Amino acid sequence: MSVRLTVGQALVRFLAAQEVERDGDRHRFFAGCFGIFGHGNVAGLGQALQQHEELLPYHQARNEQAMVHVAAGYARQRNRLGAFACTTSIGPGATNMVTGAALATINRLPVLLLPSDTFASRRPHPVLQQLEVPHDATVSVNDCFRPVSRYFDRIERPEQLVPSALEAMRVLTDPAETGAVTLALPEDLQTEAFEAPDSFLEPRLWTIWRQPPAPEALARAAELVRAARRPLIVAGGGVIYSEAAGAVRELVEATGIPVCETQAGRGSLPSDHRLSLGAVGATGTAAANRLAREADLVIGVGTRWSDFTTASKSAFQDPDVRFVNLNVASFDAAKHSGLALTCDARAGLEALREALAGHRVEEGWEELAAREASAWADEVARLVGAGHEPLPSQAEVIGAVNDAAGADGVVVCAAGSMPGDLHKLWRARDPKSYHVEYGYSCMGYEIPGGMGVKLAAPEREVFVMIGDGSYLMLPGELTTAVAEEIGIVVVLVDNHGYSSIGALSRSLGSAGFGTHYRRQDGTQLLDRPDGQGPATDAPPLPVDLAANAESLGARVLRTRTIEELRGALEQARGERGPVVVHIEVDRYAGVPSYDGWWDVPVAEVSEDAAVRSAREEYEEARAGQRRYLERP
Ligand SMILES: Cc1ncc(C[n+]2csc(CCOP(=O)(O)OP(=O)(O)O)c2C)c(N)n1
Ligand SMILES: [Mg+2]
Repeated sequence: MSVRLTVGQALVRFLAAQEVERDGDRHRFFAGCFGIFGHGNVAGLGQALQQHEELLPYHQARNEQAMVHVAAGYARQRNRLGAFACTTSIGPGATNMVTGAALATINRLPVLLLPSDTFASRRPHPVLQQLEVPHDATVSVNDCFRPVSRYFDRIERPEQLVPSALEAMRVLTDPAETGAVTLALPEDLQTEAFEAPDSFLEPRLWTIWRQPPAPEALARAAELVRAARRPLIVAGGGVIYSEAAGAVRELVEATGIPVCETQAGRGSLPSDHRLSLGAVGATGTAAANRLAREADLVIGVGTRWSDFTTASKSAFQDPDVRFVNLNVASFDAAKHSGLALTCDARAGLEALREALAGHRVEEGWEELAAREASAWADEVARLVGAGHEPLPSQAEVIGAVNDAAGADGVVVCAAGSMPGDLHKLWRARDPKSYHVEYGYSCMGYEIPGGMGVKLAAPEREVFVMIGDGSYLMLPGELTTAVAEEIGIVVVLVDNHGYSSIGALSRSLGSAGFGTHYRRQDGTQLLDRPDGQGPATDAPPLPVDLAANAESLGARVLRTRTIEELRGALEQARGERGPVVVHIEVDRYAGVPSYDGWWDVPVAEVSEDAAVRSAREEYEEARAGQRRYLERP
């Protein structure tokens, strides 16, 4: 049996009928559809969304990139068990989503993108906003989505929707494959009718099985752990997504193996656990980086081993260090020549704990970890309580937000100097309390990403921490948060420019060139050689970001001190719409690095002595870079 529907109507009904299940917990997959209409989708998908609003709620966004960020934030907070679809017109509306697609794919987060495309019939070509390629009539701007999508299709005939939509769901719900899925929909095709099979429109369940590790690989891994003298667990995002934090804790308590965390894995083990070392790598804690340096066996769980996690392959320095990787994706499990346990994180950790029954690490190693973890807690207390004057430091702001977040508030961030500071300083109390997008580290993700988190977890207080630079990139979705009453608290940490890149620039001998908003006498403002301030005074630009937020409809609280900030965070609690809390911080009061190197190349020749000396330091540091080619 079938029913005559347009492609748009059939797609909306299909999306509303998709369900997902893990561990017997079953619910619908799509929470709704974000969109911005133009001639490409207003009468196609737009008509279908209007007709079926009770089936698939529609949310109007203000910027297409931002709406994909909302979808990504939502999917992450839901541990990839829920998603949004995003519809755009053709041309600029569509390509605005490319950055969002890359972010979702790199962070392995399911988002369904439905950019409109030019006419399948080609009758009125070229249409408004069409890219014309003289030698290839099959190309459109939507081809930009191919490299940043885990599945891409352009639907040329109505019946093609059926297999294509099923493939889309397969990829979106597969934890090893997931990312952005793009179905490009020509504007005429969306309105064309066909016989949609009933079975296509009926509820369809996608089960996410927990794949166990291969028994032989598990046995070998257990053998390696038993033989290791200094094993260390690196917990990545896969721990959180597979809800394996409990399994991490059980393994740690049974064996005494200490744990450190990537950005996506932060919160895998609560910060106050005696064997929780916190952040590892380029933005790592003194505790984690100390143990990483000495570890002889590293058990990576659900990590894709980015350069920040490995401190650009300098973090693990034991000459015989070997890796065991538990990952749903064989691509990640094989990294660093590791022993690959291609499996679900929770299933793998539980199996490993059983295989290690009765085993405990050497006491000295466990004691060292516990001592370092406790010393690190003291260092955090020192940094967040510094009482910096006249302007507070960013670390103090983080401490105040951490206190306000309590047991289950969520912090959201993505780019600038805050992700590194948060990675080190945030005291995680719950696996879902730390949401720093550091796969793409995309300035502008913070506000829409935080909105997605709030939509996924309305019962939690969501604190978006955003720098002035990131704020300026993409503040417009605040208006959507006002319209939809999405009660996020945005902490706007203003230091008048790109302090993170400024500090990086100084460390590379380039004096903060091009990282200030201010100019003087028509030239770039530079920093002093000691890094404690600008070389010359320049008046601040007449920019008022708090007023900007107010103009977008947000409630704004201006604060000057940490005390005022604490009061404002209290006041913001439970608001129906977004609240922006503005605070200015000292751009030069940064959190130090604790043995965390990041490979950023410096010019090999220069007339500037500072650059030459930075190059020397760079070459020295690079000598400590390892290749991790040894097989376990
Ligand atoms: C979209 C995008 N463009 C450029 C960058 C490179 N980048 C990383 S941090 C940063 C500056 C961020 O400034 P701000 O938000 O004020 O944070 P701060 O560095 O001052 O802490 C830049 C330009 C990026 N991550 N994302
Ligand atoms: Mg800034």
